[in-house]
Amino acid sequence: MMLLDGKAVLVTGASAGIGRAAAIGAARHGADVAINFLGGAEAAAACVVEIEALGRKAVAIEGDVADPTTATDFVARATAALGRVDVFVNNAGICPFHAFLDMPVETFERTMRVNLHGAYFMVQAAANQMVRQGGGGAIVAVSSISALVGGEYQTHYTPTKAGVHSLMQSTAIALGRYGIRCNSVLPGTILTDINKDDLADIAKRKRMAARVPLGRLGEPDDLAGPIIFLASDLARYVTGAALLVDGGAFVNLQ
Ligand code: NAD
Ligand code: RM4
Repeated sequence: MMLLDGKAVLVTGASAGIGRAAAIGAARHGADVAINFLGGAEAAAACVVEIEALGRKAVAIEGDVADPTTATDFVARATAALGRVDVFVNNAGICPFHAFLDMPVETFERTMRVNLHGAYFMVQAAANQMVRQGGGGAIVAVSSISALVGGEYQTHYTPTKAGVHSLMQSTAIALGRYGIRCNSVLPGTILTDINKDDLADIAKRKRMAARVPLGRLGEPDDLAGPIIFLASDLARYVTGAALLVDGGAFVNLQ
């Protein structure tokens, strides 16, 4: 069953990890895809090649989501390439693990600007295009289990993920009258570049895996299905919702 047949899907931070899995997963479900990326032009080009091999259109557009002008530029160029925007996936994010008491101001501010400000302006630009073209749309934000729980070395990061989750709740209300649905996915620990160094600590990695009832840490493809479901008409009456995709880690208290 093709859940996004003929849809135009935009994904930020999609040259690697969860964004890449979502972009390729959307193409497998019949979508044309525009990806935003920052650095790693080769990886972005490889993602485009993989999508084109599935018989779909793909375009990669470089830009730093921390800069608000990237949002309008990405949406305008993606719309020019694909004709419209049906689905927007806000995925780009960083988590430079650091202790709280000596958190550098620049690290705090960069994390806020990429993860939260970036999401705000990207979602706003995508929503404006959806409103202009008419016919509704779907927005899915990659928040985190960290929207609900803390992390000792993530005091700058967890508030951004709670913020993204909250943004989807408020935009669900602001955009409902236009038929635009807004939801978030809350991944648990997924093995990607974002936590490669943190999980190089084998004891920590084992501890994290041990609290997952499904018995393993996640992989990027574990997110593709939930993101595509929320983006698709199967979820036509779902808005303002958050879907944990964590193998059960959140509910595993004792
Ligand atoms: P990743 O590092 O593989 O992917 C992040 C992507 O965002 C990269 O492609 C990176 O180039 C891009 N990016 C970073 N800063 C950017 C910027 N300023 N402008 C444009 N692109 C930028 O890691 P990932 O795990 O795939 O992360 C994707 C999202 O998933 C993030 O928002 C992260 O917070 C979220 N998340 C990840 C996990 C996890 O355990 N991996 C868990 C919960 C949520
Ligand atoms: C997630 C969660 C994961 C961590 C990533 C970076 O939100 O906290 O455990 O590895 O962020």
